[in-house]
Parts: sequence; structure tokens; C-alpha cells
Amino acid sequence: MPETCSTCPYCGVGCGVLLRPDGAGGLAVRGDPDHPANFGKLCSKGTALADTVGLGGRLLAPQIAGRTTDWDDALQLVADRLSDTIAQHGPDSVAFYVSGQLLTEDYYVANKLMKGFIGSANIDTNSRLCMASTVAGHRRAFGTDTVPGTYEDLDEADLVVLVGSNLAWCHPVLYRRLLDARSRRGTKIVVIDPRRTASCDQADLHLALKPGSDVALFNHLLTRVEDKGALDRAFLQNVVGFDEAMLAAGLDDVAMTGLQPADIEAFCDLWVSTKRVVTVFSQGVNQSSSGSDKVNAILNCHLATGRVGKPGAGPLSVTGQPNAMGGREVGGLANMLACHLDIENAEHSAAVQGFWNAPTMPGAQGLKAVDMFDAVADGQIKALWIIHTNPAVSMPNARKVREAIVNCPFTVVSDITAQTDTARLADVLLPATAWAEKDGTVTNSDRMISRQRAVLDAPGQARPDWDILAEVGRRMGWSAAFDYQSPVEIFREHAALSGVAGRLGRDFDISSLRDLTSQEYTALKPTRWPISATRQGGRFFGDGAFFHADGKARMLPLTCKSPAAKTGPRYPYRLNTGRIRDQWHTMTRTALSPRLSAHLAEPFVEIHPTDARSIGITAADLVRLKSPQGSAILRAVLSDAVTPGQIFAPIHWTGETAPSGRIDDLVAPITDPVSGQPESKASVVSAERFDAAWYGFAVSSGPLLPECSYWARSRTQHGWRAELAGLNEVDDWHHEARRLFGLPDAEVLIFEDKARGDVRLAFMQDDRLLAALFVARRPVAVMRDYLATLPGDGAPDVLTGRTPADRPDPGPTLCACFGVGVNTILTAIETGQLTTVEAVGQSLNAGTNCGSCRPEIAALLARTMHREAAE
Ligand SMILES: Nc1nc2c(c(=O)[nH]1)N[C@H]1C(S)=C(S)[C@@H](COP(=O)(O)OP(=O)(O)OC[C@H]3O[C@@H](n4cnc5c(=O)[nH]c(N)nc54)[C@H](O)[C@@H]3O)O[C@H]1N2
Ligand SMILES: Nc1nc2c(c(=O)[nH]1)N[C@H]1C(S)=C(S)[C@@H](COP(=O)(O)OP(=O)(O)OC[C@H]3O[C@@H](n4cnc5c(=O)[nH]c(N)nc54)[C@H](O)[C@@H]3O)O[C@H]1N2
Ligand code: SF4
Ligand SMILES: [Mo]
Repeated sequence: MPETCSTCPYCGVGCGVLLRPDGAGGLAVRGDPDHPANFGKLCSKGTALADTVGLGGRLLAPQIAGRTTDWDDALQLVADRLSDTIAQHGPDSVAFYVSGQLLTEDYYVANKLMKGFIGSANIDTNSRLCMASTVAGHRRAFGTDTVPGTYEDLDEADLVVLVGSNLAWCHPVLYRRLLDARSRRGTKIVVIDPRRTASCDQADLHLALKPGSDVALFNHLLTRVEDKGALDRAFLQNVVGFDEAMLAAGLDDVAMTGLQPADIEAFCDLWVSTKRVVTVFSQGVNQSSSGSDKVNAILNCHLATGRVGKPGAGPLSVTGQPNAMGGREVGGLANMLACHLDIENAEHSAAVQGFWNAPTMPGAQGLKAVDMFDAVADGQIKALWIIHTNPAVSMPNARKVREAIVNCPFTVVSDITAQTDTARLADVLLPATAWAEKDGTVTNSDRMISRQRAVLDAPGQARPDWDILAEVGRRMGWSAAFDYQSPVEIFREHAALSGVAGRLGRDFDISSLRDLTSQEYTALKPTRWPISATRQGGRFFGDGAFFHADGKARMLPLTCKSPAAKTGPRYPYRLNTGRIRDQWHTMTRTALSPRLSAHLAEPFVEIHPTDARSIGITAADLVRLKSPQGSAILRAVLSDAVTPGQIFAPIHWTGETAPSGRIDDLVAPITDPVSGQPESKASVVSAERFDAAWYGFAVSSGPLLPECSYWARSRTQHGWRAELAGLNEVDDWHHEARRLFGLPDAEVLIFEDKARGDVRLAFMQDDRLLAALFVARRPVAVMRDYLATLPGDGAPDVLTGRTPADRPDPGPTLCACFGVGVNTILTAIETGQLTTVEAVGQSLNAGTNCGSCRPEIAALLARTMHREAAE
């Protein structure tokens, strides 16, 4: 079959992919060499997309109260319950909580249904947890939510500053693009992050500032810009608020950053003296109780120097989700209208109402995510529809969010996965078509609209999200407004509405696409907005024209504020949270891929060795974290990448993969007062050793059903693996292991050393290993990655827990594409005297495909004796 161009469904880089279905439900995936975001490259997650399209775990039919039903019953129930609730309690008693991963067409219909027809603004999205502070910052400075520059700026910059962005792991293809530019033109890289990340490996300078202190640093930079005569006086003619911003900046105290003065000055010198500077920012900026101010502190510096919207110069917010930008364009946030129009502006509202021919419009903003779930908890919201997001795990104070959903009189969840922490709580479950099965558009971080194209048939009864939403709209009585037969009709309507917005002076105008034929939509190439009669693509603001009523930008007077939650004797540690290289959010898709699961197979907490010592934790112990909101149990990773007093934990584990590893159970629901975005990176916690009576490690060819205080399971090429630990002694391990593996009858081999508390069991059938369990009083010391390869094998020596003498242990997988382990790389480095990432690639292939692991290979090289060369 021929290849079809589409877009990767993960991060906001928006890489083009070429998909070739194999005719049996499978897919071959490669990077699209012609896509302007990635020119053929993909990261580990994009490369492994084919592993995630199988139907295991898919939701294939609608369910009401856990029972399979048909669409007619399910949709009628949803429409009736929404209508009844509105009739009884008014439009604001219903809410939609949606996602930056919806396609623009899905999102458009959801927003139109809620704002124009239900007549409430209670639609908010997980972008509230992600981009809201940037949206607020852009609107305050520019008058609209506009990303001024493009990815080409990374190619053309002389300095790139990464603020609160682990680009190497979270936007890997852009990071590669940056490193390519660096090798061509020597681009300098500065990383501003309290934690040392993979993005620091190539950095010229890493400023490990105190959490939350970014405003103080950028305020100081602003004063240095003036001191060193780098103000762009001509450009400042287009800016209001300069004097006030300078005054406030001068009063702020850069000592709050905790940085060495020499480092601060080195950074300021570099920034001030480099005209072509791009400041990339992400969640270390947005997810803060002063997130909007952090954004504006960065924008202030760019405005003062006129470094905005010029080649190689400008602020660049990298978006998280594949359609975070599209969601902002359709107005999917509770405080936005559509096409970057303002919800509280009567002229804007009337224009949209007229365009939609809508019966009613909300007069005010709706509830933002955290407030929305509070309103669910206190009974104000009586019907909730959650689409394409997993708030039971990803919202702050997630335990309370789960309780709220349970107590909500009526909850609908649209998902592709049958078992998620949120789906489990739904009254009605609606099966959506997944990425490779649906058609529509997404917009990436640099305003590029790309097509997602369906190449696989919809499985079971699954239907596209736009279609489900439109049918509910029709069944609620608005047949004409939701009479869509295909996504192109929705896209055309969206493009036409953007023309209305353009005429009202807004930035988002794609009205040239309003008359696309189906064929043209099918063939649509990546297109950067705006695209209208007056303006096509390119950068914004280089000409000094902004979108405030007076045409000028705003600089804001800002003062640095520390994170809202304060550490103290009870909660002495600051909890930072974020992402790992090979998992996507709540793992519903990436955890289906064994190779992606091999990189980091268990939830963990990075803790400084000094802190670990003070609470009696050694490597591989389990740690219990407690916050005022909840608790979690995680594996300790001792590391000086974090500074004493700070700990870092990844966000990805759930009730499906490690119930005690749900990190948002700990996170306080504190938000930025301007943007409503939660401070997901600065909660306070206590940490103590989790004193398990026993620890276990298991491998199995079939699914595992752990029932103990701590467990974490992941997929392997040969089945499953799991880490286990319990507080209570187990009397009969033989019985317990049979239950764990669901193997009542298999043949068993047992090794037991009662005195030491060691038990090892292997279950066999026809001389093949089905499953094995290793139990000890201390964290189990066995060769995990080797053992994970044994299910299905003869495995005569499995109970030794080690490789045979003639087979080395590969160690944890570093290169996901070729499955190359850390030990294999270290051995090659040592025996082959390898000194460069290229040499490792030549010797083992590691790092030669997607390149996502290259920073880690470089770090291994640096750690070994041959320090000189790295990459
Ligand atoms: N592999 C992978 N990639 C992803 C995703 C994924 O799930 N997995 N998700 C996507 C999504 S939706 C998003 S939003 C992006 C997020 O992309 P990033 O924002 O790059 O990722 P995070 O790991 O959440 O956080 C970035 C960094 O902020 C730092 N930080 C914490 N507090 C502060 C602070 O006060 N100041 C500063 N300057 N830094 C701070 C953290 O230490 C962390 O290294 O990633 C996208 N890409
Ligand atoms: N502590 C802490 N918490 C955080 C963050 C953090 O850094 N720290 N980051 C926040 C950020 S930036 C984000 S973006 C969120 C992400 O958090 P979520 O949005 O909750 O996470 P996902 O796992 O992406 O959830 C997507 C869901 O949609 C389903 N799905 C997949 N495809 C489709 C489809 O086509 N249609 C439908 N209807 N469903 C589909 C998946 O199975 C999954 O259940 O987490 C936030 N939470
Ligand atoms: S960088 Fe990776 S996850 Fe992001 S769009 Fe590209 S391939 Fe997908
Ligand atoms: Mo995000």
C-alpha cells in the first residue's frame, strides 16, 4: 500500500509521519522528509508509534454503567441527561473537560456546543494545566495569544535559552534541530532549570535557580539590558509600560535565584550581547503560581530589545500537546471565545453568535479546570463530559478529583482506552477512534497546521470525537447547527469564522482556507497561519504592530514571588514533577510499546544523596512521600541532578501501572491568579523510607495481578515485568505467586532460604518459562533486564537471577530503537576505547535512528575515563 502523510499524535513539535498500513491492522511509520517541522526525523516515541496501534486494551463499544450497549442508547442518554440537567439547574450546571490532543475539528464542535448552544462557558481543557500561563502572558503583552516566531528561528539564532524546558526529552526533534544548528553556527545554549536535565549535557551554561525564581532573574536581565545600552529605543515606540516595568525590575532582588553572581552576569552578558537570541520556555515557566508573570518577564526582555518576530530572535513557547495551539485557536479555554476572540467583549460575542446562528452566548468566563472540578465536588456541576484526557491522574489533588467524579450525578468519558483511572469512574463510556483512524487537523508550536489522516479502519463501534459531539448536539435539538457529515465541513466553518475574527482585528485568520474542497482538504500540505487575503505565514511583530487597541505592546511591572506552598518542618522538601523521555503522560499509549517501557520501567524519585542520607535511604530503597493532599510510594534514585531540599518525580504512573506512584495525588491545587494554571512543579512534601517487610521482582509471559502496598508493572518484548513490595509478611509464597500470575496448575521450581528471607519461584510449561518471582527482605538484586527476556524461553538457570557466565547483562535499555542497554554501551566504550557518540553508534547502532538517547550516551562517555571528547 502507498504511504500516507500524517502527523505524530504526541508532542507539539508536530512532526510529519509517513504511514504505510500492512493490511492486517498494523502500520509502518517513518518520518516525513518533506515536513517542515522535522524533515524526516522522529524521536523514540514517534518511531515506536506502530507498537501502539494494536487493539489490546481498546474501548470498542459504548458502555452504560459498565454494560456494553449501542450508540443509540448511549447517545440518547447523554443528550437527555444534559438537556434535563440544563432544564432543571441551568446551563452552568453542565461542564466539558477536554484536551489539547483533540483535533481542531473535534475541539471546534465541543466549543460551539457548549458556548453557543448550551450557552455556558464551562468548557475547559487540560491545556489549563499546560499552556494557560503562556496564553495569559501573550495576551497581556501582545493583545492576542500569538507565537511571534517560527522553528526557523532556532536554525538562525546565536543563543538559545531554555527556561523550564527539558527540550532534549520533551521536544526531542526540535532539540536535535538546535544541536544541528549549533554544530553549523556554534549556537550557544543556556539552560535555566532548578534541576540538571538531559538538556544540560550540551549547554554552555546551566543556571540551577531556586524553584519559582525566574521573574527575579529576568527582571535583573532587564536592568542589565538598560545598563549595557542594549535597549531598542526605536522599537520601544511601539511599547507601553516601559518605565513602570523598569522601575519594578530595579526593585526586585536577583539574590532570590540563589545563583552565583558570576553565573548571573555571564548569562546577562551573553543575552545582552547576542542579538539573535531565542528564549524557549515551557512548563517550568507555565506551571507556577506566578506563571503568567514569568512569561511576561521573558517577554519584557524581548520587547525592550526589539528582539521579537525577527529572524533568529524572539520568545518561543513550545507547546506540549499535538494540538495545544489548535485548541487555543478554536477557543477551547473557559476564558476564550473562538478564533482568539474575547468572551467578555460584546462585539466579539455578537459576531460569533451571529455566525453560529446561536440561540444564546455566555456572558462571562466559565470555570477553569481546578475550579471546575471543585464545582463538581461541591455539587454545582451535575453533568460532566470528559473527552480525551485523564484528569483522575493528571489534575492536581487527583485523589479529590477522583472523588468528585465518583460523586458527580452524571459523568461521560470519551476515550480510546477501556481501562483508565478516569474511565473506570464514568457512568457512560464512549469509544472514540484513535489517531491513525481519524481525519482532521492539528496546529503545532510554530503555527503550522498539518493534517492527520486516517489509514486504519475504525475498530468495533469506535467513532470520531467530532461525530459523537455533533450527534449529541443534534439529539439535544440543534440539528442544523451540528449537521456535519465530515471533518472538512467543520474545518471550512472554522476557517470562515476566523475571517470574522480577522475583520475584528484578531491575529488568527485562516480565511483563505474557508472554501477548501474535500479534495483540497485531503491534499492540504502543512500551512502556517495566518493565511488570509492580507497575510500569509511568516513572523509576527517584527514590524512593531501589536493587537492591543492602540496597536502597541505592553511591558508589565513585575515582582518575583516564591512558590505559594512553603516548606517547613512538616513538609521539608519541594516536589518538582515532569516528564521522562519515552512515556507520554498517563501512558495509555506509550506503555503498550515494550521498547518505550524499557527505558525507565518504574516510578521513581530523584533525591540528593545528602537528603537521602539524612532520612536513611540508600539507592533502590522505596520512599514514601506525603503532602497535605496525599501520599505516594516511589523508588529512590540518588542523584546530584537535584539540589538538596528538592526532589523530582515523573508524572506518568497510574492505577493501571503503579497505583501508589500517582504523583498528582501529592500536588496542591494552587493556581496562578491570572491564568488559573496549577503550580504543578512546586508542592511541598515529606519523605521517609518505606519500610517494606519484603521486596519482589516478577517476570511473566501473561498479565500480572499484584495486590500489595507497592507495585509497578510494565510491558516487555516477552510479556510483563513488575516490581513489588509489601508491608505484611506473606506466609505462603507458592500460593501467592500462583495468584499473582494466574497460574493455578503450572509446574513450579522453588528455591527458598528461610533464614535470609529469600524465595524464588519459577513456573514452567513444556520446559518453557511462564513466570518467575524473586522475593527478598531487601530490594531484590537480580539482573532485571536479562530476566525480562526469559519468559517463553527454556531458561534453565532462571532461579539464579543472573545471566549465565558467557552472557553479559545488557542493563537497562538506553537506546529504545535498537534495544541497546547501558551495560552494553559501557562495555563497548571501555573495550573499544570509544570517545564519541558517533563511535558508539558505529559500534552498536545505538543513537543512530531517532537520536533521543544521544544526550545520555554522551553522558555515559563523559562519565567514563575518556572524558575529552563526548559528542
Ligand atoms: N517524553 C515526553 N515528551 C513530552 C510529553 C510527555 O509526556 N513525554 N508531554 C508533552 C507536553 S503535554 C508538555 S506540556 C511538554 C512539557 O515539556 P517540558 O516543560 O520541557 O517538560 P517538564 O518535564 O514538564 O518540565 C520542564 C522542566 O521544568 C523544570 N522546572 C521546574 N520548576 C522550575 C522553575 O521554577 N523554573 C524553571 N526555569 N524550571 C523549572 C523542571 O525541572 C523540568 O526539567 O512536553 C511534551 N513532550
Ligand atoms: N504534577 C504534574 N501534573 C501534570 C503535569 C506536570 O508536569 N506535573 N503536566 C500537565 C500537562 S502539561 C498535561 S498536557 C496533562 C496531560 O494529562 P492527560 O491529558 O490527562 O494525559 P493523557 O495520558 O494524554 O490523556 C489522554 C487520554 O485520552 C485518551 N485518548 C487517546 N486518543 C484519543 C482519541 O482520539 N479520542 C479520545 N476521546 N480519547 C483519546 C487516552 O487513552 C488517555 O486516556 O497533565 C498535566 N498534569
Ligand atoms: S518530537 Fe517525537 S513525540 Fe514530538 S512530534 Fe516529533 S516524533 Fe512525535
Ligand atoms: Mo502539556
